[in-house]
Amino acid sequence: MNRTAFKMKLKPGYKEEYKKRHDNLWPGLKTLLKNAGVSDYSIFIDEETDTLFAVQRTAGTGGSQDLGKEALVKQWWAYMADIMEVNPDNSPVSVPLEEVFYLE
Ligand code: RM4
Repeated sequence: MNRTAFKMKLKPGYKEEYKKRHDNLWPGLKTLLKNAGVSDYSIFIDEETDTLFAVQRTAGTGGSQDLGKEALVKQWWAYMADIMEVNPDNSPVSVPLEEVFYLE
């Protein structure tokens, strides 16, 4: 199992909407992520900058941001595009982060 982290950007003022949508994550997407080896997946927000920090365990076959070929992931990204900074294909702008400390 690996750990991976990345940051994304929320449009200002959408923290509550972002949280609401994730509290109601589509069951099919949850299953897809788990089946893709993603687990222990958290997203935190820095409200000063509207930066979202995601951390997740992966089974070594890529993480959540590598699933853009999946139709359901494309649908989710399109659904989220109105409140996030996204690429032309609606994927969230995601910047990988380097781990500098870990305590087991
Ligand atoms: C995030 C972003 C990620 C997705 C999670 C569930 O806002 O869309 O790509 O894995 O939601």
